[in-house]
Amino acid sequence: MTAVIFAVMDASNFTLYELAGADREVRFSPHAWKVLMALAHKGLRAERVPLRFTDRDKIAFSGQALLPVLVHGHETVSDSWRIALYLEDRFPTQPSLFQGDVATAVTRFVNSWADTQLLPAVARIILMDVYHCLDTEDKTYFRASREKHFGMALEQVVADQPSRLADLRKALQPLRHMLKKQDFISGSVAGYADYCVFGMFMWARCCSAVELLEVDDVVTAWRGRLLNEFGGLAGSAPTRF
Ligand SMILES: N[C@@H](CCC(=O)N[C@@H](CS)C(=O)NCC(=O)O)C(=O)O
Repeated sequence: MTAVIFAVMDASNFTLYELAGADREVRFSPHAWKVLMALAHKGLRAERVPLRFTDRDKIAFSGQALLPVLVHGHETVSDSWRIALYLEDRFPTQPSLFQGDVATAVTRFVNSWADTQLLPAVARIILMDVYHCLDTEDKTYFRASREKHFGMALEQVVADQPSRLADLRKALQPLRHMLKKQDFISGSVAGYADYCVFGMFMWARCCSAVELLEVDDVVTAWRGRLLNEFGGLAGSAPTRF
């Protein structure tokens, strides 16, 4: 009971700066979703401030240029991984995101897998949808920066959607294999490892009408469990469609 009261009181001290679309209610950043799930896991809530890619001046105080940024009282933390570690460190009596040092180290691998393998695989499917989510100024920035990154037009990146979907579903095989034995990556209860991967699915869900998974995939069932966590925090989040 004490922990719950503490969490609710403390929530007023958190501000999360996160990416938003032209519709400010659509908060699609995969990294922000990792943080939103981590905050909820800890029983915390943040005031959520929607920003655009081109609003970089508004997070200059954080000393870097990427979202999300979490401000807690006088502390400013950027990078979703560092934010998760910060929450775990500052709120040790709330439910653990990692369940120990070994799990933290293994979760670092899961986060790296999500960021370096899943994020680009999802991007190759939904990049144009992300583009269409943005307002005019952000569209110009996004097209220029992503076309430079991929070395081709956005339209070309997503040109062969059936192949790109097949690539993603193949990349998910390790996750699929393990979810046949346990409900969550973290075991019987969801943890930060789950949120690292789930953030990629929330990115697609918020921006795109493309269904990344097949209905009977165990990954679909896992995603459904996470959509329902914390009173449906993710499942009820505004989407573009
Ligand atoms: N490693 C960082 C990555 C953050 C990141 O890439 N954020 C994107 C939005 S999802 C961003 O701010 N991009 C700015 C840009 O592309 O200019 C994290 O986990 O928070």
